[in-house]
Order: sequence, then structure tokens, then C-alpha cells
Amino acid sequence: MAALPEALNINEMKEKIEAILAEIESLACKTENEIEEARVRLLGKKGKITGLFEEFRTVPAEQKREFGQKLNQLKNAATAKIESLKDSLQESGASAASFDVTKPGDSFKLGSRHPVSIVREEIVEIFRKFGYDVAEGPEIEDDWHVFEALNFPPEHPARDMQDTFFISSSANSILLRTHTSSVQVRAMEKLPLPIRIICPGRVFRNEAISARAHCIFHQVEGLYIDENVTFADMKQAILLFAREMFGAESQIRMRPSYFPFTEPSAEVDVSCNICHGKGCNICKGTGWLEIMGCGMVDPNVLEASGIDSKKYSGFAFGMGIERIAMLKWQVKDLRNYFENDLRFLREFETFI
Ligand code: 2U9
Repeated sequence: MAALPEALNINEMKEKIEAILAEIESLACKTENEIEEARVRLLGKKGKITGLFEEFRTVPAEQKREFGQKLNQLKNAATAKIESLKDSLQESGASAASFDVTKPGDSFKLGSRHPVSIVREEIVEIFRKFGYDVAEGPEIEDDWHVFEALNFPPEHPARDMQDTFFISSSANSILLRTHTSSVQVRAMEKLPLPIRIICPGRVFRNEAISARAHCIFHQVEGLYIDENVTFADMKQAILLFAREMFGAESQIRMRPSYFPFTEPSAEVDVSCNICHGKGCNICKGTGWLEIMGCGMVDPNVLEASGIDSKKYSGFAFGMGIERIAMLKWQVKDLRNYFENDLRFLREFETFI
């Protein structure tokens, strides 16, 4: 049997407890090794507190209760301090030993492109392959580039406050462009001929917001001006675009229409690539989907920008990007494109 320690001087034991408590309170370790050293020094097999428990056996019976409590409190204080030192070290990230460099890194979610951007780039890329250059211009425009140079008569409803956002309505009004045609006007004013450009951009119309209309949306418009450009050239360019965008089997049809800036003008439909012409709820049973408007540039428009309409002719077309995106992904409500709801946007992650 192991020999008991000598009978204890009670005061000496109290002093030791006080000293160890003070040591615990002032413990400040910077590394995991230092914490481990402190733990061994206090709570290890040969540690100070373990030693006191040994001595406790010699405490007279009538004082065992009081000292027992004190020793347990001391042991708990030391254990809690060691744990809290470990936690702080972990939080500060300074613990070299606890950082496992072989662990796989935290995965973080990549963002994805907005569906409107995806479709805009797809359209632009198709026309780039056909030899079109990209042209961009200001969103804040003047009356000349948005209306006057495009043959809008003075009483046209688009010139009304009901339809256009005006910033100032002095002699040459400043306004938010209602179409990107103003970019083509600027190109005609300054670029040498022939011109073959594609103009993507944001446009603004004073419309009530609904599932089918928004006061801000995106367009891509195109313009080709050269000698001897014909309606047949336009039809061919649009057919090739439709086949690239909607599939090689696509057909197009044109219905007569009216725009102030083109004559003759047409609306273009593409054969429905969901039902292949049989009729479904996407094409409302018609077998056709409307995708854009187009026409031969009105001679007045050429002349307004200083182009000789006897020598040159051209065609132009325009489409709403949100509309094309709605057809592509069968999105029913235009407002989805503007609300930035991540549940909607994440549907397009695969198109990064
Ligand atoms: C110039 C001359 C002519 C651009 C054109 C359309 C037909 C057209 C609409 C489609 C849906 C606008 O987004 S939408 O609401 N656009 O139908 N746009 S021809 O014609 C031009 C442009 C510039 C100098």
C-alpha cells in the first residue's frame, strides 16, 4: 500500500489553492503547446491540482467537506479555463496544429449570368458570325436621335408623356430612349458606308408593369446599309438567324406591319419549336411565335442622317430580348427577369 503523505498543514493547503486559482486566472497561452503545458502543469498525473487531491486524503474528517468543495471548484475552474483558451485559439485561427492543410477547401457558390445576358450574348454572337459589328450608345437621348431622325410624326403617341420618360421637355427634349434605334442613327451620322451593326441595349417605356410589359426592357436591333440591299437580303438574314437561334428546322413567315422608320415593314414569326407547327399552348394553337419586327429603312430616315437614298438602301430589325428569353425557356411572367429572385436566377446556372 502506498504511504500517505504527511498530515497536512491546513493553512498551507489554503494558500496553495489561492495561488493555483490566481495562476488559472492569469493564464494567457498563445499556442496549443502552451495550453497543453498548462493543462499538464495543473491537471496532469503529476500536476499541482492532482497533487492537492492526493494531499486531501490527509485532511481531517471534519474539514473534508469544505476542502472537497474547494478542490472540486479549483479543478472545474482549471478545466474551464483550458477549454476557453482552446476555443479562443481556434477562433483566432492562430492554431497551426489544428489547421489541416490536406482538408478539401470550403466550396463557395459561383454566381451565374442573368438569363437576359445569356440571350443577348447568344443573339449578338449569331450576328457577329454574319459580319455585324456591335454598336452601343447613350440611354439618355435627345428627341432628334429617338424620334425626329426616325421619321416619327409630331403627333405620334410615342412622343407623349404617357409613353416616354422625359427628363426635360425644352426645344430638343432630353429623354430615356424608347428603342436602341437611336444608336443606329448615331452610327449612320458618323460611320462610313456600308454599315452592318447590331445594337443591344436597355430601353425605357412609360408602361404599366404586368406579366407581359415592363417599363424597362432590353432590345437588340440590327441595321444593314449598302448599295442594292433588298427585302430578299433581309428575309435571308432573318431566316439564318432564326435557324441558329431556334433550331435548323425553323421556318419564318412575315406579316405586313407599320413602323415610322421602315417601309415596307413586317412582323416576323418563327415556327413553334415546341409543337413543330401542330399547335400547342405556347404558340396558342397557331404553330407560330412572334419574334421580331423588321423592314426596309425608310428613305426619309437615310436622308435625315445624310445618306443618299438614291444610291443606298438598307434593312433593319428589332427584337425584345426578354421576349426571346421567354420563348426559349417558356417563362410565363416577364416580371421574373427584374425581381432578382435567386430561386429563378439559379435555374440558369447551367448556362454559365
Ligand atoms: C434605323 C432604321 C430602322 C428597327 C426596327 C423594329 C422593326 C421592331 C420592335 C420589336 C419588339 C421593338 O422590342 S420591341 O418592342 N422593333 O419591330 N425595329 S425595324 O428599325 C430601324 C432602326 C434604326 C436607323
